[in-house]
Amino acid sequence: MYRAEPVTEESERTAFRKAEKKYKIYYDNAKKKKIPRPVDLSEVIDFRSILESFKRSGDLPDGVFELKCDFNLPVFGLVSRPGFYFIPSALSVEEQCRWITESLTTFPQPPNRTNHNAIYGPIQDLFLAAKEGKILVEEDKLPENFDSEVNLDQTDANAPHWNFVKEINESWCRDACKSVSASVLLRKLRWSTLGLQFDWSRRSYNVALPHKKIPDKLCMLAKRMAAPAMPCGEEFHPEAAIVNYFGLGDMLGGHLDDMEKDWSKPIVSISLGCKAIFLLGGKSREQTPIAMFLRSGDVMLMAGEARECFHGVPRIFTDPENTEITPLESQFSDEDHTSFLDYIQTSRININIRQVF
Ligand SMILES: O=C(O)CCC(=O)C(=O)O
Repeated sequence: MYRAEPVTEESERTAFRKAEKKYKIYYDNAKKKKIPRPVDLSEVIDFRSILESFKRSGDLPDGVFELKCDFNLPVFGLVSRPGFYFIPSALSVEEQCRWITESLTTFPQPPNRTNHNAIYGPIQDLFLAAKEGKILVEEDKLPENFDSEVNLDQTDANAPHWNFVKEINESWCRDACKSVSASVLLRKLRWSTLGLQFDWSRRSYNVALPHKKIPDKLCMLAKRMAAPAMPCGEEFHPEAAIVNYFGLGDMLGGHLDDMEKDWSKPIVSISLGCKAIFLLGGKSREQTPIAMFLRSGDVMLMAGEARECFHGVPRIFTDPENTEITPLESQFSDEDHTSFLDYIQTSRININIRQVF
C-alpha cells in the first residue's frame, strides 16, 4: 500500500522523482488558454503497438518477452522486472463499460469506504446525486422543515452528519450551512476500497471494519487475469481491492504495495478510461523507472520481485486527441449513459485487486 515518505531535497533528486517530473503535466499560458507543455514520449513503452507488430511478425523489442502460459491472449513480460506482466486490451469494450459503471455506482457505496468518509461520513449514491444536481449539506445546520434525504450509514455514530438535498435556500444557507455539490464531490472522489477495508492511518487492513465481499463477477475476472502470474497449481483469492479515480492533473506518486502477506501472489491492476503513463521503478527510488502507456482495457500483474518495485502514475491524458477512448464513447453514446460518458471523457479509473493473506 502507499508508503508516504517525506518529500526532502534528497528525495526530489532520485531517478524516480526525475521521471515523475518529466511526465507530469505542466501548462504554458498562451492568450489566457492553458496549453499542456509538450513532453518527449519517445521512451514510453507502448504495449499496444508491441502487440500489433508481434501479431504481424512474431517479433518483440529487446527486453520484452512473451510469457509461455495457458491464456487466451498474449501476456508480455520485461526481462529487467521479473514478476511484472502486461496484457494489452485484456478487457472487451463491454467489460470496460461494465466496470466503469460499477466503479461509479456500486463500488463507492457503504460499507465500502472512500476518501470522503473522513470528512462527510459514509455517502450513499454519490453518482446519482451528482447526476440529479444534488447538494450535500451538514445536518445540524438544516432548518426543521427541510426536505432532506438520509444518506448516512448510522452504524458509525461518530460520523459527521451530512445529507443530500435537492436545493438550498441561498440567503439562509449563505450564513448558516456548510454545503458542497455532489458533482464537486464526484470530481474529488480519489479512491474507494472493496472487500477487506484498508485503514490508511494505520497502514494496515482492518478486518474489524464493516465490509462486504468483493462482488463475485469481479472476483471471477481477477482470478482469470491473475492466472498467468500465479505460482504453479495455486488459485488467486481476491480479498481486497482499491479503486483509484483520476481526474485532470491528478497523479499517483511513487510507492510500494507492501501490506499483503504473500508477495508471490499478484496484484491484478485494471485500467479504464483515459490513457495514462505508468512508471515501474526498481527496488530503490534511485533506479531509473521504465515508463509505459496504460490504456482502457489493459491489465497489469505485479507478483514476486515486481512487488518490491516502486511504481506510480505521473500523468493521465485528458485532451480529446490523446485519451484513446473512442470505443467507450460509442458504447456510452445513448441517452441513458451520458453521465458516464461525461465522467470518463476526462477521467481514468484503476481497479487493483489483491490477495491479502
Ligand atoms: O493506477 C494505476 O494504474 C496504479 C495504481 C497503483 O499503483 C496502486 O493502487 O497501488
